[in-house]
Amino acid sequence: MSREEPVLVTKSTMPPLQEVVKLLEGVWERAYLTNNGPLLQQFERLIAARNGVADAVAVANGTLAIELLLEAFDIKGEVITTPFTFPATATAICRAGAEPVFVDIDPETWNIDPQAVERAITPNTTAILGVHVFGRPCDVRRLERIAKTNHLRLIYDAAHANFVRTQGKSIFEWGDASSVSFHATKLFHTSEGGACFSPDPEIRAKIRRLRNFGYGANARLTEVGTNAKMMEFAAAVGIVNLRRVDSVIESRRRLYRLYKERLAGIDSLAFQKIDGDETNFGYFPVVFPSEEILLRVIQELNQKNIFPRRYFWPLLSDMTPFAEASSSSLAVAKTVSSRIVCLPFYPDMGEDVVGEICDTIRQFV
Ligand code: T4K
Repeated sequence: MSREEPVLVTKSTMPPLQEVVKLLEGVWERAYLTNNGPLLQQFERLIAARNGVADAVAVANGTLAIELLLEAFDIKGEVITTPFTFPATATAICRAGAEPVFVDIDPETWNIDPQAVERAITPNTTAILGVHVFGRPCDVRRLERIAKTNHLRLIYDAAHANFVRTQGKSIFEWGDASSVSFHATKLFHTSEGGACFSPDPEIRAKIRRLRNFGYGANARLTEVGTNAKMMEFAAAVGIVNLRRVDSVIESRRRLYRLYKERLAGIDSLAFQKIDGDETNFGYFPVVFPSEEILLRVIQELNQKNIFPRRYFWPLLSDMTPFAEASSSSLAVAKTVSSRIVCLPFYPDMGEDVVGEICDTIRQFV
């Protein structure tokens, strides 16, 4: 039997409208909508504090956040990265005037494989761009060692990893710098938005100039920047969403456990390897034993008006702009990408829907 409302892979958490309106009243009184406004500055303080870091530079979206990081470090040459990610990771490298070099992923974490990174280093390599895919931290210590030994920059696309901590530190404290996405589909959002993090205050100051056309002090351009500013509207949504983020994560944790319980005992399914509590419960990805079974499950769910999503497929290395970008084997990335799907996962999703999805999966595996 099909339901009237489709169940999509996610549904934005909507902040209470009255609380947003309250903040917007201030925007109306000030008639100040953007350009480093008071809500933007408040949001930056709050999101940094919630992640336990000194500072955050909020920007218009997570894609521009990666682009600004690469620009801030003047990254050119070859950048080693993963093909198992959203296009923004690799398009940012190209738009910086550098070249993405894809290497394989780890079969359990689905993050960039440090051994493959080491093998791909050439005299032209300048940086490693890791992605904490689905919020699962990369092997940050090994990547740090490799970057140090080879004098490479280590930058993270942490689009999915807001609030995650690993080995006693915020995920944003690893590497030279990190970006995050606050897109509407993320567990925490500002509608559109993102931020850059770096332990280096000079890099943070440079990104603040770059997001504002390249203006330094006294209305003088100091570098060639862009417009990547976050508006007051987005900051208002972020401030209000932040008030409830703990209960959002708690609801996600509950649903995550429910999925795991209901799918327990199906040995042919594989889940992402998570260490302890090093996750923000942002996604619920599952790897099926074959693409054929995956497609049959998706078809059956679609008939029930349920729409899981094949993140991340096709693999970036199989898409036209990146067809030349890898020389090494991407065997693990290829097999994971062809068999993975993210199941619908958001706080107000009914437990009955989780049950229906899991029962459907059981019929096929
Ligand atoms: N790096 C990585 C590793 C990323 O995954 C991303 C983005 C980025 C960088 C770049 O960050 P941003 O520049 O986007 O900040 C979505 C998101 O648009 C994208 O942010 C995200 N990753 C990617 C994994 O997923 P689509 O193409 O799946 O979006 P869409 O519009 O199909 O939405 C998916 C579902 O979400 C819909 O079926 C319903 C729901 N939804 C969507 C929107 C737009 C809502 O409930 N409310 C909404 O407003 O890319």
